[in-house]
Amino acid sequence: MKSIQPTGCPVPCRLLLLAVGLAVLFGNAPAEAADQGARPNILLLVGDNWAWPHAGACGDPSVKTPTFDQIARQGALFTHTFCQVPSCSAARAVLLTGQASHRLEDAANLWGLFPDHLTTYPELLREHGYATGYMVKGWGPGIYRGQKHTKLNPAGTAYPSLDAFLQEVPEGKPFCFWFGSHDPHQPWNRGDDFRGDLDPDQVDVPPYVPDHPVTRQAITDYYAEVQRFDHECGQMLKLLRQRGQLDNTLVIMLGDNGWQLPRGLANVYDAGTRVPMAIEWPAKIKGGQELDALISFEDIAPTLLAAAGIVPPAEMTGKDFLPLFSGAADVSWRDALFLERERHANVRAGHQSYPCRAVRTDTFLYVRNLMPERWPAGDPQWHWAVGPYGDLDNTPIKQLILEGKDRPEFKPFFQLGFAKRPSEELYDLQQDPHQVVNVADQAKYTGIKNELSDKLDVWMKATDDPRAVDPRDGRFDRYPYFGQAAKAKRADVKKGAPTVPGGRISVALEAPASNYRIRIEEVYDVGSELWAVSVIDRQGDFGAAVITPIRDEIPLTLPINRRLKQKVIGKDWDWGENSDTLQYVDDRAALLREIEQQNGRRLWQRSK
Ligand SMILES: [Ca+2]
Repeated sequence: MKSIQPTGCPVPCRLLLLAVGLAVLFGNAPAEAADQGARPNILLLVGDNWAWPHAGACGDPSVKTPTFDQIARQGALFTHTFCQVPSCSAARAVLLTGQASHRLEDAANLWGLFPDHLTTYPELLREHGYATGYMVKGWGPGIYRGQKHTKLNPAGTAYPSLDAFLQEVPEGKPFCFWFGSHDPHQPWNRGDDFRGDLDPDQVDVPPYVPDHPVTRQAITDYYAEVQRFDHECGQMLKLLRQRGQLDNTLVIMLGDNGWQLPRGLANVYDAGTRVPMAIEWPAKIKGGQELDALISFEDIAPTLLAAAGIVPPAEMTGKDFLPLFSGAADVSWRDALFLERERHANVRAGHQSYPCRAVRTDTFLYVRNLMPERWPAGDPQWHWAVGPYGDLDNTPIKQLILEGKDRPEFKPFFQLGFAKRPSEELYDLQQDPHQVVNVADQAKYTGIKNELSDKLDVWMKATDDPRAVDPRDGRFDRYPYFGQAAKAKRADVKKGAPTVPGGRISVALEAPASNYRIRIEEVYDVGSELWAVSVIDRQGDFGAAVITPIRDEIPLTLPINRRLKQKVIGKDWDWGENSDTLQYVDDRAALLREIEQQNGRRLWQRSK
């Protein structure tokens, strides 16, 4: 196989340093430098579905991210970081394990099980004397019960805040803390206090979505959440600075995967895989660097371990990138990285995945769709999760395109985001940075296409990809999916409910799979809203009662950070990403009394 060189300068000089001077940091190799006394603290700041280039330092003219920009200024901005797999829990699993997604069994899928035998960097740090914790969203959504990870998220122990965590870290013990925000995950309705002077007329609209007021407003709402996330990160850095701990803390701020636009999340195009990343470590890294090396999420675990003086385990497919900070001219780095996806949401009949493998260089993106007969964004007919074309979450932009898909002005966007795709795609990034014109069939690109295809095959074999042996391997369709079924319409709930308060009702909703039942036991009036007590059973293993407002959603839909808190009766249920925003109570009667007190009025139980 021929090696592929970027058309620009050779690899080492691509490690562009805008720094004031080139000599940087480490007098010794990082692992040697990180002796016991100097082991850094680690703070990982993870935005949820925050895509490149949506930060000031990345060149976005609209969004204001002073915290991110400052980290980049005091350390390094990485311009080519890719999440390896554009799906939330899967990307986080890659980040935690340092391994390519297809090696992680169930954890390659969204809402899967985190296999107990996988080794994570927080676990290794703990073994080497670190305190580890996380807040809000760690690894997830999914299930991590197992002998090793029982009640312990792979990201560490859950804490309500960084402050609460730091108070428990013994003096002199290094720590590793993960802040996983829910921002800027849709629905983009949490950023009102952080809008600043965002103007829908000024935002950049990429060419894969229609330039329409609906799109502009949605992007603006997303930006407001980016700004909220940036603000929260800033508060954490402020706390570390006040405690005098910032200097020897390695801070990484990044997105976990791309945004929830067509061709974004759940797609191997840049909109789904390329994320902002900035790193500072004042004690060791010289500021003002801009690095354009191709970084994969596989690299983060080996890098953090190396910073702590720990040799990364052999199974990690990623590479420690600390040497890039040295500015040495002879640092060799990869000239291509590999992307993939399996099952994101459960949105195809038969619980099918949509397998892709891809290779990204500076100048090309080559995509192989291994089962092109399947729908890339999910079946047009609703299956289990989200809704029609459910690998794209329900946003105003999705609605706009689907409603207009038969009209000439929207049809091209439907084709790009939702229609079936050929088995091979190739994008010429110099001509087409947003990857909307597939040139795989053009004769002049045959050479590069074949080179990249060969390169992909080599990587798949070298990393024990099951699809290297059988491209149509069915295991990713068979791994259990623990995500909730899509919500039914509220109208369905109301149909069975009496219109007069004070009557008891019994409404049965059965989710469209035999192993998962939602039963609404009781409905209560709370002021202008209805609340329901429901019982959820799945496969006979778990059960929980949940009380939650029914406003525009049925009870099992547990929106995050809503004005009304969600409360679960009994703690026997693992809610994945929602678990951190739920409050658990043991006593249903006590909960109902509390709700009465909060609302200043008596609950009326509805019954027939
Ligand atoms: Ca995510």
